[in-house]
Amino acid sequence: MAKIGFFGRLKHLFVASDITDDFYDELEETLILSDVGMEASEEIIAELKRRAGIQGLKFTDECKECLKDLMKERLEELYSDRFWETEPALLMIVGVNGVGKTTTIGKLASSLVAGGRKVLMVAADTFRAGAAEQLTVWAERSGADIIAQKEGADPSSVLFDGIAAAKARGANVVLVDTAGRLHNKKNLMDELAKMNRVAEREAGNYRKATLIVLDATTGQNALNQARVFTEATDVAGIILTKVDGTAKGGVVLAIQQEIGVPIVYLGCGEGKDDLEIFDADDFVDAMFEE
Ligand SMILES: Nc1nc2c(ncn2[C@@H]2O[C@H](COP(=O)(O)OP(=O)(O)OP(=O)(O)O)[C@@H](O)[C@H]2O)c(=O)[nH]1
Ligand SMILES: [Mg+2]
Repeated sequence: MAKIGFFGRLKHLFVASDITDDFYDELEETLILSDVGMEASEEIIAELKRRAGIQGLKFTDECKECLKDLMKERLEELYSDRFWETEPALLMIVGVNGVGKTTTIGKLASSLVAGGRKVLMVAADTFRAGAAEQLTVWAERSGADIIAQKEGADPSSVLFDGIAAAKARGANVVLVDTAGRLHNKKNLMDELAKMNRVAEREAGNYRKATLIVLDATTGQNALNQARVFTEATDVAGIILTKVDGTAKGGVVLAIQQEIGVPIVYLGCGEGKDDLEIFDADDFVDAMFEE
């Protein structure tokens, strides 16, 4: 697990001193600063006060485990059956530009190929210059196949080719790289809708799922992006990237509160092995690591 701790900021709070209103105020402020979000922070503090009352806690250091437990419970509410891991699977990877879609596909492919799976990448980002080349590098690095067309091609046509190739070659998992930016947002959503229609029509045995990639360092922006995509398309899970570059892992609690879509993977670096399955317990423990 990457170092995601914001406990550094909380450390001085959880010493053996009396629980006061100031303690709760400072704790709430720290949660908000760590991107937990206003609403979730308020709820967490209210619940912490309630439990501390019931349990008769007197000192701030006694609150730490209580706080961790209630954070874990909140995150565990976002249980996912990870249905897309049942093969054959077709995964559409969406998200705005620069969040880490292509890199995540490379990491997913690496672990799947290492596990003996046949993986086919589909270079459906035909908009950004060099996108297919970047994905090709990841295909070579991971040992996956790739289907690409020339820049500017219709993404849905690339997807159509990709699915046909996957069926012909017996690929276990198809990973579809999509554009993060088109001429405008409506364009992007229309394109995704069109690709979804193609995927649904052509997928055959392949179970289709859409995963959205969010950059953990972008806080409120990540939440806004998640809202836009989840309104436009059926999103099965969230991949949170760049958790290695932030002390704001608290954003997972804001996502739970405001988006309600499970976080399923974490990106913890730029290398092929820097992808982890999200585990609420481990994540909260890591947030409190010193
Ligand atoms: N530190 C860190 N960097 C990451 C992670 N994931 C991706 N990156 C970096 O973020 C940058 C953008 O990653 P891409 O995979 O190209 O992002 P994208 O969403 O495909 O971007 P577009 O294709 O432009 O929409 C690259 O420099 C990656 O190496 C991560 O988990 N941690
Ligand atoms: Mg990309």
